[in-house]
Amino acid sequence: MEGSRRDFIKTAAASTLAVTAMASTPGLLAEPLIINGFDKLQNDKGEFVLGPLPYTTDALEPYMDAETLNLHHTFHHGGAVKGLNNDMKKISEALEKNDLETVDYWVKKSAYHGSSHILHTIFWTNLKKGGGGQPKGELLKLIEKQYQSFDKFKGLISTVCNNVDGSGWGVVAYNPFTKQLNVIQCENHEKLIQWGAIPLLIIDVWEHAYYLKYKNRRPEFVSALFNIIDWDNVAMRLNYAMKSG
Ligand code: MN3
Repeated sequence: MEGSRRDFIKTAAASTLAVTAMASTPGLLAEPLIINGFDKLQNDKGEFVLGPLPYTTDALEPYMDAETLNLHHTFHHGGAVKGLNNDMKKISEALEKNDLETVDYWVKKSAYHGSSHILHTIFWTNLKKGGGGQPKGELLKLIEKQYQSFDKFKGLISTVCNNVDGSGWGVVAYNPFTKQLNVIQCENHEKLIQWGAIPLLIIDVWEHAYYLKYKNRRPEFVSALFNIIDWDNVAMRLNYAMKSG
């Protein structure tokens, strides 16, 4: 059992595309958060689970403070995971009882909680201590082709984030249907998306992501995030997304 687990970790770690995550105890190698391009959202039983952060809660200081990161991951992301498991249970119960009276409600809730779980999971891996700078390779080429330059693209995604009405996200996705990047201004977790778009870079602009440190100054938070974006993670996601087309 232990051997097969070790082999599994070894195999995953050997893949140049696998992202390994450090557990909160420095030096301890945790299971990969992304396996063959898929983010780990569920356990072996198919229940949704909150994965560990790929760094310690103070790793992204001063741009993202430890208290906010801890609350955000534990209660906001964690709450979505609990909610999603409950939504799926309620739908199952309704089917068992042959009573579909309430399913609209739970289906909507599952879109909300499920999208929150996916977006938060990707968001954590998009960030790292010592990140920032510029993307390279295929990702940079695609950005320059569609958005003229990295600086213009940065201005575009920043503006899209800053102008989200209420709570939401800025998302950069790759759409295999069009073979193009999509910049998406997502409201809540599940609105204004484009079908088929595979998220690559996620920016959480819900107030819970920044209010303790940045108060009402969302643009300052968005600007600070560019110091901790892990462009290698974004590029890895593009690589997988292009193969899926
Ligand atoms: Mn959030």
